[in-house]
Amino acid sequence: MIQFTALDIDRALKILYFPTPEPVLKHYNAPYLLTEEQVRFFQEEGYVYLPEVVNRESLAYLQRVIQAAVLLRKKDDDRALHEKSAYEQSFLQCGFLCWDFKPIKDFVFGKRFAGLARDLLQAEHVRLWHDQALFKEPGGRATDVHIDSSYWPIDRPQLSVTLWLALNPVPPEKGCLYFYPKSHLLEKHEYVDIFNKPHFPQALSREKQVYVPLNPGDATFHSGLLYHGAGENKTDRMREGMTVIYIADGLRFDASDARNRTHTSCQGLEDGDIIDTRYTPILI
Ligand SMILES: O=C(O)CCC(=O)C(=O)O
Repeated sequence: MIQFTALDIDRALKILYFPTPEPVLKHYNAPYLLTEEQVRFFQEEGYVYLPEVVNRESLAYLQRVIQAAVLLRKKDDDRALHEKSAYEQSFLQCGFLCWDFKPIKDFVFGKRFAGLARDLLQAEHVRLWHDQALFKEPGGRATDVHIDSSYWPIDRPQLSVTLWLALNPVPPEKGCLYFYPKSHLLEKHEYVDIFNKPHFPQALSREKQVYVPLNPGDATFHSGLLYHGAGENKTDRMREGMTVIYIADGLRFDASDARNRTHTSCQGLEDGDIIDTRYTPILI
């Protein structure tokens, strides 16, 4: 079983049972003002680095909450890293946490973060697409280069964005993300099967990647159309990342690709329907 300092199942249950402290809740909903330059950078480069998206006090709490949820989700998985599939060696993936754990819902529904997504996408309103914790184990494999929206049945992927928040220090040697700037603007994007048979996209030059190391509480936002990956975790510490994915309000369910049309967030929708399900509330 994975281990976090001073955390066992009983303690994890307790942490997730208690309500989010008021100052933390307040912080999750306090605006983070973007400069015009940051918005322009995101639009042109396809990603943006933002310092201290979560302040130190709130992060100490949030890290514990996410660790507790990951521990509970993975408690029955006793496999060593080498026993896992290549995909699973890239990260421990725990999705849709906000629907199981109220303290995580408080974070995922935070207007501070949804407001950033809205302003970067220049949308009127944004919906939740889904959340997921992505922890890279010590010795964990690199994350293969891909674009996120190729796994999502949405009609306008340029209006989707991922928040990737560092819960602990994420330097290059621990598997920080790297991006291929401007690749969101390419005319065609390749589907990369990161689950079974990854390949390196033809349109990219390997050396053009930009690594973005993060301190705890720092975050990046990257476009659903931007090619990116992450390095191996060469350290003996877990790389702890939490993500929230947002879509602009008004996007439609595109069921044309059988590989992704069963996505949980689109349950019950018909091809062409506006995406508005119990998993995709308007956040701001
Ligand atoms: O955390 C990782 O290693 C990869 C993250 C990623 O691909 C994403 O959040 O879109």
